Amino acid sequence: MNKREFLRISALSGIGMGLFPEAMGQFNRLSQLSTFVVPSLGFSYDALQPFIDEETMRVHHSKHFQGYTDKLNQAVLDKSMEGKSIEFILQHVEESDVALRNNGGGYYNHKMFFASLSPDPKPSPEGKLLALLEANFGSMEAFKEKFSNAAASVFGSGWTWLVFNTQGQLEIISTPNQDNPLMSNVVKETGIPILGIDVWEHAYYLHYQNKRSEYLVAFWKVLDWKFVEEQFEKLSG
Ligand code: MN3
Repeated sequence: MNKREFLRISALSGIGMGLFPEAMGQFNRLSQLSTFVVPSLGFSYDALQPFIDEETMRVHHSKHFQGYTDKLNQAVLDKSMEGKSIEFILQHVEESDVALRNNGGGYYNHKMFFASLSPDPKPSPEGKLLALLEANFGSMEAFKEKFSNAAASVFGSGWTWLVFNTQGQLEIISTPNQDNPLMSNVVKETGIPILGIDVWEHAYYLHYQNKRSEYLVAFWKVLDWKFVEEQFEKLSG
């Protein structure tokens, strides 16, 4: 139900003028529960230079991420999924639910991506995450090479992920467009993402033009392993 419908129904059902401000307040509180918002970055748009330039960060965060978020909020209303978590939405979205799929993915993917960047990043993982990365990929260097190669190989727009899979192992997965490894009705390989890199041209083209490989090298300089460790800790306890 959108605001206009609410106003119409309120009028028809004879809510008195005196009660209306209270009803509207309640409606707004309910509406806020189901509204996804773009988290603030926590640093300025120029803070990741020279690795990611100011204009790319500004447009990517304030236009692209905001755009996905606004369209997700509309899609949630259209599908009557108010109050559901983004994780629930992605796990249940169908291939044919184009608006929810693209914008739900766009919201989740960008939320994770921007939260993983920092001008003062932890340069490498430690503890259980490091141990499992080394166990699954041989070494940190081997993991980074494999991840970068996967990201370089994405044809067109998409994402490369480090996921925790159902076997309790870490795995590298790529998805097209704004698809996400949580979308079990959409993607072939599933898992819970703990790290994701955006390889859409809007993520790097202003500064790197066609040289995606240079952006992939720069990404490691601003990736905060503390964030990745926190995602992993939530899963492994
Ligand atoms: Mn993007």
